[in-house]
Amino acid sequence: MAETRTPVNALLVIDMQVDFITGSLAVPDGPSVIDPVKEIIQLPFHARYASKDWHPPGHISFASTHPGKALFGLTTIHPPQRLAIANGQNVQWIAEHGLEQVLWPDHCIQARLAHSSSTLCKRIRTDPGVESYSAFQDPWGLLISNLEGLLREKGVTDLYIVGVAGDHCVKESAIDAVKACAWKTWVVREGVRSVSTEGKEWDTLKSAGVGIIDTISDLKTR
Ligand code: VGL
Ligand code: ZN
Repeated sequence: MAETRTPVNALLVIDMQVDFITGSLAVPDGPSVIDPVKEIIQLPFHARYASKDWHPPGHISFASTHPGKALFGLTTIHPPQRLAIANGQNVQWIAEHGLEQVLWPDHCIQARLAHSSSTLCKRIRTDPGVESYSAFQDPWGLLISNLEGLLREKGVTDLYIVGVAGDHCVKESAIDAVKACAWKTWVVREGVRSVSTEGKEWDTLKSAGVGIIDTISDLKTR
């Protein structure tokens, strides 16, 4: 007979920061996500975690770092050599692992952001040469955050994700939670806003094995 485990439910709040709500990279309808996220935080989770985008000035994802390139345009970026070599990769591997990067307005710059007193807040994406949308790791797997360790330490079995942006950091974090860490993972739609209003991320999430919960009422009945 299958063993029944008691679920350990954790909430992961992604990048609820001024720059994404009303600031330089504000998602459409940003302020409307604040109350739903606050309500979700109050629900009886066993543990709550938050990620924070936290870039140094001159970060590779800023259009301002690439003179002559268009804001919101694309450029190809490669894994930084120092990180790749430190991870046992070579120049060939670096050359073969270019990725398209959207060039964003300057956002979430360390020196300009107020420090949060929350002990659950983890600062990520601090390397000038790497934009990792996932709160777990960068797209090349060269920089791993402490989040997976925190969740494993707590014995989390089920992960619920809310925050911004739905089509970037929420999406990539949820996909990594399933693929890299094999948690049962849900995204709660009422607590998410995206940069693009097309909504393509929801199909991508479903195909990746992430559960979608539409409303807070649905979440409460679980
Ligand atoms: C994010 C774009 C650039 C996010 C972070 O938090 O979704 N999006 N940096
Ligand atoms: Zn960023």
